[in-house]
Amino acid sequence: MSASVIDLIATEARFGAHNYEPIGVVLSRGEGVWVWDTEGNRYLDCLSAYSAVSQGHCHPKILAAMVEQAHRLTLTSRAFHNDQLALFYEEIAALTGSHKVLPMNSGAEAVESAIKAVRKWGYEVKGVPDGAAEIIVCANNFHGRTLGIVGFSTDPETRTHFGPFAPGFRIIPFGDAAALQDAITPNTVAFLVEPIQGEAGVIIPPAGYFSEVRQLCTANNVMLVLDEIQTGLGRTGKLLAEQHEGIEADVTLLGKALSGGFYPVSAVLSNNDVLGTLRPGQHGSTFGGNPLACAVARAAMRVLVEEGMIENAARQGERFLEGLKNIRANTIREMRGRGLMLAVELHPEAGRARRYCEALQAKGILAKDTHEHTIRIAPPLVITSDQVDWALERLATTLTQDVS
Ligand code: IF1
Repeated sequence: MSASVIDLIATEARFGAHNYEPIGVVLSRGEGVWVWDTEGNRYLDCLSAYSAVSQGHCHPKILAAMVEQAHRLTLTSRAFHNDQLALFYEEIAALTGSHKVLPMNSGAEAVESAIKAVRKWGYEVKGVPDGAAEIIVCANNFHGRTLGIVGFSTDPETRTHFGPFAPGFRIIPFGDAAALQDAITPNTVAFLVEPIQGEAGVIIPPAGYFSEVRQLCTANNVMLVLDEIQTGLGRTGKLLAEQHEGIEADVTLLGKALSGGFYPVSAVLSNNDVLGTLRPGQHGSTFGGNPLACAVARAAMRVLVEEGMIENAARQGERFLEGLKNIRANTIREMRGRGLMLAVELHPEAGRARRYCEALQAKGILAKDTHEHTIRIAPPLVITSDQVDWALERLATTLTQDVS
């Protein structure tokens, strides 16, 4: 590493809160699946900014929409109408088959907003006594970093010393429909769940789980809230991961790739009267639904569909997973994934996943460990077969080498 790179890393460490532990690479440019560091080294991005850059880095059409809109109008607040919001609503509703949309910024804000909305729905439509609403969530969930959300995390790292936390959440195991049935009470307003648990290590629930979940929620008048912030918008090879299960959520949360990584844009979508309970003055955001965000999101959704990225994610995801499964190495415990949301789980004796991510960096691949022993692989959805094969070659040599 050059002196200037070491300086940049040291300056970050000096002034910044140490809430991340980045791999030692300083990125300065990106295009499609590739990123470059300040020294000109090229890497295949197998993280895609935690799936936000699904459309590839600096997609030219999203960039053009952003620049064009930035020249005209960036922010009006919701005190006035702007000429992009209606078009964003229309297009996201058409894409996802939703009836109502609430625009927010970060993923965590979409989750918080959904929690507020389903509670309000519970009191005003379902008839739950005020203050008694219960929301069921899963163990090992990841829905963001705000106080409300970390309060129902089961990960000690995420929640320790951030309390006291809000009541009203009940935790059940993921993938266990009987546990959901047992946890539902007359005061249950919603079940909030990820279709595939991301941070937990790309955990895919048993086949049939979500159709049982759907039936239980319908039978008990409980809103099924799917957090598709990571799994949505093509990541798993379908527009929404719920489509793999043949179900429809009552409330769907999108974020990350909704802007192709240009700008924080998230949304709560609902198929019923959940969002209809919000009246003027009861919820909002200075930046939510701003014209720049709307223009960027419109372009991000358009290229996803027009350029066949969802189908490509299905095709390349299959190729990638099959290639991973063909790697013979005694470091590997399991290869799993759906679409381009993939994970390599190492045997505990193989050492920390972080060491493998550093070894991959040296070979031109950026990936991220999760927990001790899992490497997450989530390239942009524009990846080609040749690029998948290129990555597989390097993964194979890295996983069979001693990195300790
Ligand atoms: C970090 C993981 C990914 C999410 C789901 C809501 C949010 C996220 C399902 C919040 C965010 C991120 C944030 C990132 C790590 C990361 C992540 F490892 F935790 F699981 F993507 F793989 N729902 N996920 O995955 O969205 O408020 O961040 O916009 O560094 O904390 P946000």
